[in-house]
Amino acid sequence: MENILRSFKEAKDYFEEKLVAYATTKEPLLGVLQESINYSLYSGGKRIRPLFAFTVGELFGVSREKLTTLACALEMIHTASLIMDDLPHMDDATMRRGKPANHVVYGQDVAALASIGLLTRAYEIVLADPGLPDDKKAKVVQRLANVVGIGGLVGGQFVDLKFANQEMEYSALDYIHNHKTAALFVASGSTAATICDATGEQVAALEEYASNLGFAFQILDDLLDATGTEEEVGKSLQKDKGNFVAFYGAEKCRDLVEQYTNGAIRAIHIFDGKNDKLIVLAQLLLKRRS
Ligand code: GRG
Repeated sequence: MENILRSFKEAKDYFEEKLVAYATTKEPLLGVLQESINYSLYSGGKRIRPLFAFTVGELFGVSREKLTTLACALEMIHTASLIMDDLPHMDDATMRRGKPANHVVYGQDVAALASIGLLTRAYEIVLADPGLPDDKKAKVVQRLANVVGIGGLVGGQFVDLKFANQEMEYSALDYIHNHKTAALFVASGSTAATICDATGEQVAALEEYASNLGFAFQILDDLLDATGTEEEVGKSLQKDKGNFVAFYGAEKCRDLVEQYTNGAIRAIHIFDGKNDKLIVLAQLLLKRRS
């Protein structure tokens, strides 16, 4: 366990350094936009999606270098979505990761541009990666566009904004969390698997793992939202309307978090003998408090 935690820390340190290189522009006129991007990109994110991509790489003996642009792209997409999610015309949240939200510091105009800029940079760095063959770049970027777009994060956010309320049907709640949260976990696994030349069966197992993990993660997020304080959780609370705790109650949600985490671990049994890091990653998420 200690070894695995150390290797996650090492992967994270490697990632932080690369992310700076891919997300920095030197144009002086863009100074404030860059500050706004940096503010959200380096403010204590857990880097779960990049870590997942690197861990998939290890499963197939593929180096971090080969997965670096993908890992950075995943974090850029995730960060872009957080900045946009907090805007007043979306969730109208003023706190994120224990600090004022991006638009509170830089204004809505700059925050919106930081979000779109990061999102676009994500595709750009994968397409410009000299270490990836063109067919893989095309597949990865198509998948990333697909998970962000109308059938992904955008659609999930739309349903959350327009259909979520106390009386909503389970199908709407499921849609929201599938598309807002689980989908980016699933795409992290499948894009990494594409780069690693995984077989169809291996991709399916990783997607099943990621989907379960995404649900466990979101239900725990909703539990923290309902039961924690702003200080503990580090963000504005009770902003998301589609919430598992409102639907099921806290106790059932705690059970569900465990069930989905176990489901994630079961899904990767085909990698038995070398899936210890994926198992620890799932268990760590189960224990998180922010
Ligand atoms: C511009 C990409 C883009 C999307 C537009 C705004 C929007 C559509 C979607 C919002 C999606 C969203 C914010 C989902 C919440 C997912 C979630 C549980 C985030 C928390 O993830 P953590 O805990 O965050 O990994 P940290 O802070 O660790 O990085």
